Amino acid sequence: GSFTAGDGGRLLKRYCECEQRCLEKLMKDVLRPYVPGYYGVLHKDEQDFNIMDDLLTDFDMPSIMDCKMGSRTCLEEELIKAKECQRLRRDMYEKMISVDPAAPTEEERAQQGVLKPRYMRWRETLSSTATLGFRIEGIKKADGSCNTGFKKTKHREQVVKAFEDFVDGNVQILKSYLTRLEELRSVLEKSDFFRTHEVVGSSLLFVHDASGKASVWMIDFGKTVPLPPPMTLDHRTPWVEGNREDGYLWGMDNLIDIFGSMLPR
Ligand code: 4IP
Ligand code: MN
Repeated sequence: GSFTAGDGGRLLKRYCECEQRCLEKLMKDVLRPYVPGYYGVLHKDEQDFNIMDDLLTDFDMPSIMDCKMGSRTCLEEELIKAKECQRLRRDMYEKMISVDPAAPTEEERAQQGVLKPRYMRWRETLSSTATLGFRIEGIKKADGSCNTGFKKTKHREQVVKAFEDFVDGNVQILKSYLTRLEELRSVLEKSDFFRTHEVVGSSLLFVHDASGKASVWMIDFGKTVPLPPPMTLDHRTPWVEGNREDGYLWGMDNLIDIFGSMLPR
């Protein structure tokens, strides 16, 4: 994988310059309490790593959920690049048919490959990314069970079921998550970093344990890129090519609405 254990509650993640730049800026932004602490680069065994907080250390047998945020998962620069080079991806074609053998077009079948933006768009519309502005990537529960089978989790009711299973019906944990999400949303709305970056492929990491402790952090900034000044985003306006909008806050609104609707009234 792209992680190894570090010392003293830290972890090492495969170096990515884009992620480093983001984490450095985030350490000086109002979002700092909502991202892993960043401690620079480590060179080890011919490889570079970003050193950051291991967010799981303060939990006892944590349950973890990764939700990928936003209404699209391809950066605009990737789309432009893909248009120029039209590189066919055999691996993405294979991933596609393993989920749905009927998904490729006649042409894609003939060439045994798909273009990356087409694959990414297909994943977005098969899941809740396109309709809710986020999708569940994976859930690992305290009992050791691990589920990454959410590729077709698209409708609100399916998402609710997955969340209910994740919190095991614990209302206190649900409330803590909701409070943390509402706080994060209000900080996002004030953040200079957030206003000035296209945030794609970034996740919210949900963590709780049996003690009732529960929190949420923003992670994965490998595709979070600065906008050319003075451009800014509101992260809610629907995306059209060129406006760079990512639907992050729209997804956050939906996530908060869903968590809220799960509380007994
Ligand atoms: C993956 O598709 C994820 O979208 C990856 O995003 C993406 O990496 C991969 O693109 C793509 O194949 P599946 O989840 O369906 O396997 P993430 O890293 O956020 O999980 P990028 O490079 O876009 O971040 P390739 O081009 O790396 O294969
Ligand atoms: Mn991720």
